[in-house]
Amino acid sequence: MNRISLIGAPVDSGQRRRGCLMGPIAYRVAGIERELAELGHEVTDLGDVAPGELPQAECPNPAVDQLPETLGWTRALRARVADALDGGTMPVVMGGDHSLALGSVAGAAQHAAQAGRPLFLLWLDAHSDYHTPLTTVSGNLHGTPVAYIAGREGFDAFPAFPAPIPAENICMFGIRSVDAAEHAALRETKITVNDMRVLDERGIVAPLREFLDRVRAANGMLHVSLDVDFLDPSIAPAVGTTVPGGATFREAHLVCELLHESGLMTSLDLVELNPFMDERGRTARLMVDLAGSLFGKKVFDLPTRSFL
Ligand code: 6HN
Ligand code: MN
Ligand code: MN
Ligand code: MN
Repeated sequence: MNRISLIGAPVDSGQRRRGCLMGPIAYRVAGIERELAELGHEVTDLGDVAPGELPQAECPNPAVDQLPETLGWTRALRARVADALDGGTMPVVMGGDHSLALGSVAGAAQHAAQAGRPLFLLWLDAHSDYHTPLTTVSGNLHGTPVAYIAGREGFDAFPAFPAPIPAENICMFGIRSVDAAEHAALRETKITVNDMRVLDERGIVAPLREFLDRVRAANGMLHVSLDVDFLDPSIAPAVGTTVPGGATFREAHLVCELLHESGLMTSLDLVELNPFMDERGRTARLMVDLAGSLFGKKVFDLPTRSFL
């Protein structure tokens, strides 16, 4: 049994296609609270976070969009996620675009540092989100959180990241769209990039087990950040940045089931759902379904897996 804190993060400032601010409501309408409660967890919906008063901020890169808003969210979400963890609950952040991870992972890192445990990051995404505010071409800050979390330079406008996560503790899955500047920078790191080619060749189980074994051996905390575009657009159309060739329904569930069985996850983001682009709520429902798998839902729980 987990004590789960649902945290609404209607963040829409990390990109320019409005709609992610409707995400938290869509998760609630799709029944996320009941889904998790029916699995035996104690679930509290803390409502939505607000960005607070927006700081003055500037960036030398003129492309950068909505920096003050994103800074406001970063500050507010860091505090809310750290509070949830300090109180002994597992934060589930319902986004909102992926810029919310600038704050949610900072909150997890702040807590982990105080608890004296290393933090690991599992990034489930089509994109590596490894730009800095200085290298982004689109100016959309949802493309930057992993760089901030890893302690890259270029985030002068942001509060210093508490205890940056070492590259060895960061693992990406599902990657299939990386900009040139991100690619060059990633090559210089030890971040594990399991792109779709790796998953095609090796499957998803072995690389995930390798990473989870490292988390377990280090008695680490584990933050999981699930971007809707990790999934193939044919099953998850409600996202502004679709890229063909994503994870299938079963691959995604298998990742979630293995994560649950590991018992290692300590915080979670659900990001980039844009309900305005959904088809009769199917993406919202799929994300809630995956959250169910992350928290122990099984279709079959029979003594034998053979039906013969
Ligand atoms: N995401 N690399 C592109 C950019 O605009 O910087 C796409 C970013 C996508 C962001 O996946 O959350
Ligand atoms: Mn992302
Ligand atoms: Mn993405
Ligand atoms: Mn987006």
